[in-house]
Amino acid sequence: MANFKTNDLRLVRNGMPAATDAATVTRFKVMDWAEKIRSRDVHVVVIGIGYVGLPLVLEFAKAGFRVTGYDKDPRKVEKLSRGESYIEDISSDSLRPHVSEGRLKATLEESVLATADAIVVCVPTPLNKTKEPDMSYIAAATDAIARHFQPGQCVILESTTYPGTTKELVAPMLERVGAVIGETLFLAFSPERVDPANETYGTRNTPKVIGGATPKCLDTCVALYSQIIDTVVPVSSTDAAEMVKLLENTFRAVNIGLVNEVAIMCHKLNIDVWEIIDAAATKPFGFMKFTPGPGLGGHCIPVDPLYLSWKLRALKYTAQFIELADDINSNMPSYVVQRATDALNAHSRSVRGSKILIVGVAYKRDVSDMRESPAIDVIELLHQKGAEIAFVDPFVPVFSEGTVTLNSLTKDVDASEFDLTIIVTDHTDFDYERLVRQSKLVLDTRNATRKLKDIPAGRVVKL
Ligand code: SAJ
Repeated sequence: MANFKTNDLRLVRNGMPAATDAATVTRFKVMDWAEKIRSRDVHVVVIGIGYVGLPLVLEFAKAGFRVTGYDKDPRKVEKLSRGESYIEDISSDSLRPHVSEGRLKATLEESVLATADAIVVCVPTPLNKTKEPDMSYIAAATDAIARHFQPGQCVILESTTYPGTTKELVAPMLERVGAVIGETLFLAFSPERVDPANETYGTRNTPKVIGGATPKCLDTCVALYSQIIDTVVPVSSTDAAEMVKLLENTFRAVNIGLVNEVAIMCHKLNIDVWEIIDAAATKPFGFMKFTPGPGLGGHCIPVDPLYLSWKLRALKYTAQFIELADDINSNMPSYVVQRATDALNAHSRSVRGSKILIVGVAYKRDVSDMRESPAIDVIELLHQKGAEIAFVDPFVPVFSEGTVTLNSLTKDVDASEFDLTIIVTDHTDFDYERLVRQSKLVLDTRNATRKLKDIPAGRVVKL
């Protein structure tokens, strides 16, 4: 009979983490989570230390827990091990004390999962080339957890995903190694709500929704998260928690799609859409301001709603608003290029052979992230039409997408050398007055020039 010994509830069979079964585990009292949380005798392992995982690692460390960031990216692990941040919203000074005290670590070794009391999964959930969910990261993380499963562990999935993921994909993979949900495994879903560059809301003061696989799972995970987040919002199930996040981001994508279509309609009506939106926004109730733009960037808003529509398609239902918004938002780069073509035509110039300056290529203002940025399609389309393109973006030194690789010009670029300037991303710290004064013609897709006075007639064309 193999000998079992417990080392703080870590079942070990002949030196290896045991694949347990319910009968075996009943001989070992599942840890008293409330007591362990109170005494901070909890080792938290965060899988994925990117823009979501790293702030969580820091908050658990600040709350006095032992925490290890586990990632496959040697650069992140090396930097975090040295107490160096690689995320704009997290300072190295905030990390360093916890690293030097030895409570905050980082590792490339999957075996760390066998020493975890709580595991938080913060891995990417992108779309594949056919715009369907790529679940490979969640599956790989869950597989690793299963291989090192220990009775009593708490597993919380944070990656945005379709309703049913925790119940249909994660839970079975852990039950296959003997986990008993609600008894030896406390499983929950808690959507990440990290808003890059948001100086008001961070991890601690952004309310956190949590749905548990069972009531005991919910209680355990709420108890843990309550140590690092001011407001925890329990919901009835993991499906509900998964759906909350998708509603949040579908709400944004659909409303951005609406306002983009309003911009197209206003142009056909020869009405200034920006004036209309500003005036509508004076309504103190029943209206929420969104603004048109060159398209939908980032790795949340363009992606998350399509996880929901994909799930509903599997249930033979078409999520019409999601698909319509995706059509409109995905078409905005082409619309911008059409407007640029019209603007040049009005000055008897073709796109082919024109020198075009793109101002701002990041997916939104004041960030350096290029993921899904509409600038990628705008530049690609203009390149295909034969334009000679340059760009300036203080946050993005190099643009390299598809067939185009460009280095950013400096902020004091002389726009008079170009036939057309297109403002694609409206970074705050930019001299738009000088840009407009020097440009022959400006297409402003973000109303970045709204505060300028005495603009020469016809100089600026707005979306
Ligand atoms: N955009 C518009 N018009 C708008 C708002 C946004 O065209 O009125 C564009 C942006 O330029 C960008 C894209 O949509 O290309 C997404 O912008 P976003 O403001 O939604 O920013 P994200 O992608 O950083 O979204 C995150 C999300 N946070 C999480 O998923 C945890 C989102 O839920 C937040 O609401 C959003 O930040 C935020 O409020 O800034």
